Amino acid sequence: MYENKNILILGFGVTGKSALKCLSKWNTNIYIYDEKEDLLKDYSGEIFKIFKEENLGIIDFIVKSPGINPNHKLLKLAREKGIPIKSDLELFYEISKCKNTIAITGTNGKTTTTSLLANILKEIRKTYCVGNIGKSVLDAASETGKDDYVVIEASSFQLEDTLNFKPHISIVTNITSDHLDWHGTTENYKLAKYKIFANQDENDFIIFNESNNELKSKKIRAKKYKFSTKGEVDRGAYVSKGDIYFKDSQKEKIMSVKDIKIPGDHNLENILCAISAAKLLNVDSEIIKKSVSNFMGVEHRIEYVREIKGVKYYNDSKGTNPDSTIMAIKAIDKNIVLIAGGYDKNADFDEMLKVGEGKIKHLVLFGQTAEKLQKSAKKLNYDIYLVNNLEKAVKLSYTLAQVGDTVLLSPACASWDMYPSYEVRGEDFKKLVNELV
Ligand code: UMA
Repeated sequence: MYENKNILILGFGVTGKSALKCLSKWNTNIYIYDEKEDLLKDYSGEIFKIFKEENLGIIDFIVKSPGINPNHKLLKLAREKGIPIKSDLELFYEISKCKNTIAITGTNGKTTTTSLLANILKEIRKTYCVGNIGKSVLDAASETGKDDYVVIEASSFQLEDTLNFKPHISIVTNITSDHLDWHGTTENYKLAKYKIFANQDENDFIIFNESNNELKSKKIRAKKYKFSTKGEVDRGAYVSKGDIYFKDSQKEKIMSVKDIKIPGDHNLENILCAISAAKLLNVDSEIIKKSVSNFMGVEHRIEYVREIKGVKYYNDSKGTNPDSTIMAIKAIDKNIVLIAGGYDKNADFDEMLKVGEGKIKHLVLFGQTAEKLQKSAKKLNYDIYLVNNLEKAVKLSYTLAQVGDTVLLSPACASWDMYPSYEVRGEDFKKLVNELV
């Protein structure tokens, strides 16, 4: 397909490396560009050439990494010369034989929906879980068989350089505003996202929120399915009186909301998206129910760990700033024992503590920011404890928590004062919680 083509790979991160591996199956001439030239030195030679601007004239097409800004000088020059620019999604679509691709986009909830749907589909068939979630779609491109499932988390950066990309099912979790530094306006951001359904036809499906009036009225060729946590929809998944239903030609109860482990209305919406897609792929409802009730969430993002003596424990180590801790506090009903604190990034905690007032029963603080957090919390009505490390924080929380309470690690700070990464901090928390008896 790409025999004797001169291909330029822009960016040599996760996407670039995967594109190189994927394209080296053909007899091609590959050029690579990355501003961090050191990255290229170890690899260049036989397999690829380091790109120089004077080579642009011979390039047949460019594979663009998502993180390269569309206004990059090389992309501007390429457009002037009429050189096609393809995103990883577009290249995947050209190469893959798979007919069962499900692409998920949206401002929030992409990763959770992608992971949950992949978990459900893995129960019945070979499934790839790729995209913005951290594993390039190009890792799956040449491997995928016609009937496999490929679940793709698709960012606006990846979608904006697609031309023919056509998923069988597209999901738009929600659209607010994001990446304005990149897209310029919310309108452009939406246009990039809407490319997810641009090539879909009458045999394809699109799933979006019932409250999204813009998509409701938009002319889209794919069959529209909606989801709602607020009541029945004409076609799709919804919540009514504490139960989840899927409605197509008939209405079917799938499961009860109380059987779900991941908290918050936003997660319920993600679950409705995944259930809709699974039903449209004819997955048995019992399998869906089992996978959804076993789903603990994405690792380190309000991840359910376990329940001990009527107290639930959640790991939100990815909560590395006050905004993301606010999300976690909002996701949990009440009676929280919050473990917070860590590396000092000069953040302001006042707003976060205002949101938590009344919901947080006890505040257990550790790390570099413990005293700063304490100072903010003292302005409000908080029960505050300072400890030296996470082990002490977990043990103290265990003694403070009563039946019905939730112990939540959501530090609102980076981990670097005590851990190399938020992942290691989260693993340590889970280990400590699992040691409790
Ligand atoms: N580079 C340049 N010049 C530039 C910009 C980057 O040379 O102007 C080089 C960098 O030196 C680096 C390489 O390009 O070596 C990095 O490329 P990249 O930023 O596209 O990153 P990848 O490693 O290829 O990861 C990308 C996604 N990154 C971005 O969209 C920024 C990953 O999403 C994705 O998981 C991965 O592909 C696999 O599909 C991350 C992300 O932050 C998680 N996404 C954004 C988000 O979620 O908000 C959209």
